[in-house]
Amino acid sequence: DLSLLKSKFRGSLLGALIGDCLGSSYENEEILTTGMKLILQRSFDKLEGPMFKAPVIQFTDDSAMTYSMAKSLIDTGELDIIDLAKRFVKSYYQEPNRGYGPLVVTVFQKLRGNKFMDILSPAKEQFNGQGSWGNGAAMRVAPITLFCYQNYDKLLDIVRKASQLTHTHKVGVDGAILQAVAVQQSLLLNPNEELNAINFIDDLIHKMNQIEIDDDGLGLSEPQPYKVQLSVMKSLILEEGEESHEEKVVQILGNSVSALYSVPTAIFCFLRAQKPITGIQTENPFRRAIQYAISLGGDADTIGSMTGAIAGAFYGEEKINPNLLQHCEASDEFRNLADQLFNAATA
Ligand code: F2R
Ligand code: MG
Ligand code: MG
Ligand code: MG
Repeated sequence: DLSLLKSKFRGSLLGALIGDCLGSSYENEEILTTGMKLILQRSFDKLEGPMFKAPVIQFTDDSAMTYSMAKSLIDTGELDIIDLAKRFVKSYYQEPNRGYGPLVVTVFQKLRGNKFMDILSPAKEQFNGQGSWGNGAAMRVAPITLFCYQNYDKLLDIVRKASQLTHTHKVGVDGAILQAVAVQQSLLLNPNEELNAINFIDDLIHKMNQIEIDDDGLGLSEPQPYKVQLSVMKSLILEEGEESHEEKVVQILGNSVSALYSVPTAIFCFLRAQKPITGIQTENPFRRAIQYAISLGGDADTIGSMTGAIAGAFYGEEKINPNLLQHCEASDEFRNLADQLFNAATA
């Protein structure tokens, strides 16, 4: 059903935007207290209500880089890594105050400095040659899934290459792969059938097992940190409803700028929000997922955005309250990008 698929494309990019915008003022907060959760609840209620006048909520680096990612794929019709690098850099210098990571900025400076003659070294040199394990490659990955949603091998290849521009640490790259694959699984599921969270996680474990397997050719078994987190996630899903569950989620899955401690968290938020959550009053599972993600605090814009991209890809635009969307900067542009990615992917 092409009209459902189109709605899911829109849902994913708009979900990413909404999570970023609404999460941005909570970035770096501790896990929200009961009082703060009530403020978050009221804020969502107001934004969803009709005729609520408020200044438009600005997006941050997450959406700025998602925008560049989408636009580059649309305009070049492929992954053109130099074009993508130029867009990231141009967008950063046009609006440097979007809340970028303090260290990723060094990559942009070096890329501009070498006039894009050496695209890969700046990211490799980060953190004394270790590369970044931040969630910056994962937070902008949704457009890649939409661009090649039918071709898993191509998806992995493009995600790896696009990540390498800023993130070369295996944990940073594999986090982007996990997020991309989670969006893909959501996109391909029927939102009118009940989602089986355990199957969803098992499919991810199966895929991450392949991806995290020894790839240095030495035949030694590598650590498989994402596979471990996904297994833990399964037990958290099964014990839902227990006391102090959220503290445990943050303790185990994390809420930080590290890809390892934020991408699995976003997947969990989407899955957990299929069912009611104490302290979140809404019938809408899309809103519940984003509100829950933000309530965990920490890297709230990014975890909110990644949760929104996965949830939106599952539910589609129909589940997104149009009033809420109106309060987010550039929502019409993001819908437009989704439509162009849809045209490119289904041509
Ligand atoms: N940076 C932020 N938020 C804090 C600043 C907000 C701003 N001041 C404001 O209020 O306006 N948010 C954005 O950054 C995150 C994505 O980060 P990205 O792109 O991965 O950047 P980076 O610098 O590569 O990594 C992030 C931090 O992770 C630590 N780190 C990463 N790799 C490391 C390594 N190999 N060794 C040691 N530390 C490593 C560093 O602390 C990095 O700074 C998103 O949250 C986005 O919203
Ligand atoms: Mg941000
Ligand atoms: Mg990327
Ligand atoms: Mg963030």
